[in-house]
Amino acid sequence: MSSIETPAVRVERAFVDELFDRPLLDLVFQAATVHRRHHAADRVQCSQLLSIKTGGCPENCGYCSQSVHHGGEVAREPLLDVDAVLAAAKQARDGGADRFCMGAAWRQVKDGPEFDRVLQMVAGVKALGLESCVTLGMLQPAQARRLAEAGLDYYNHNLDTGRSHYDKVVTTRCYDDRLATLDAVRGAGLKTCCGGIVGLGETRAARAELLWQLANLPEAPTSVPINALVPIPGTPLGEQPLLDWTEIVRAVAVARLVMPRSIVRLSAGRAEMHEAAQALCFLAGANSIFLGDELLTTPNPSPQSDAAMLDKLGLSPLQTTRA
Ligand code: SAM
Ligand code: DTB
Ligand code: SF4
Repeated sequence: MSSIETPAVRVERAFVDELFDRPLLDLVFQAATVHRRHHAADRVQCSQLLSIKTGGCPENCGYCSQSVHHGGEVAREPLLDVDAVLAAAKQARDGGADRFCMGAAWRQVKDGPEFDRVLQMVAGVKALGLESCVTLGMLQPAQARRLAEAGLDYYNHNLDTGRSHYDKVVTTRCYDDRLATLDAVRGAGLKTCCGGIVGLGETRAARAELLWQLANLPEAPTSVPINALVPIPGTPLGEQPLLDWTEIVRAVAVARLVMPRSIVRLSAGRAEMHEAAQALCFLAGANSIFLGDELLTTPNPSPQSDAAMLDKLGLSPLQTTRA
């Protein structure tokens, strides 16, 4: 199915707006009820990220530390060697992650030796008994098929925000480019990891628009990352005030209600969130996190503090790939 066809169950836009405006605790209670119907509420899927090619990106995403368009770009690093990536994947596995996610600051994938190296990384991660995910920018259908043949499980490609807010955040590509890549990913039989960022200065309505769009993709994404903006000094959004924690909880709860079977990942921004706010997100249906000291270029809570938090909350890693 292409992205213009109608999915089996359509979520109405007015319904999503109405969910966002409910009293917070009613919304959380309802989302928790739906969560428990479809998922083991004491389990959290744990992924770990690695930036395999850092900085120098020609896109102008206003939130990103890796764009060449802003001051505050991180130090550039060429594509890592396969061995270095697999050593990091092994460490991630030993630290309790069951999915290894590799991110490259590319606008799009280009066929050639660098893409071939990424295919080797994917095969190597699979051989370690981990699920694999890559996020490499825009993708053509034949490239998605090559990733699938290499054994890739997930492709991450976010819609980031509602269509109406998109050109306030990035102008070097458009919303339909994102949808076309998601079509290529689904067409190759890969699982989609697709979500967005909250706290970009968008309205609640734009947040509702994003979740409505995600829920109405031809298939709801298997994995839905909800990132809270990590403001990067020097970028256009570097001075953006942190979004109130209750709005993050609301976004997680609404994501759970409109995509009941998807894994909802409380993604970037946890380092800036109190544990109690994270706990409310887990109650409201978040059931995945990134483990490890770093996301791509910004800090994440330490593995020790995450282990202590999960223990306090009675949550344990899902371990999808190993018993
Ligand atoms: N270049 C590829 C792309 O944009 O599709 C992949 C890497 S990109 C860094 C992956 C995702 O990270 C973005 O789509 C965005 O949702 C998220 N992200 C990037 N910078 C962020 C920030 N400062 N705060 C929160 N999320 C961020
Ligand atoms: C996603 O939605 N969040 C991850 C992953 N997909 C690639 C990235 C978060 C990046 C946060 C900012 C940084 O560390 O540079
Ligand atoms: Fe490039 Fe991705 Fe950063 Fe946008 S989010 S500037 S595409 S690395």
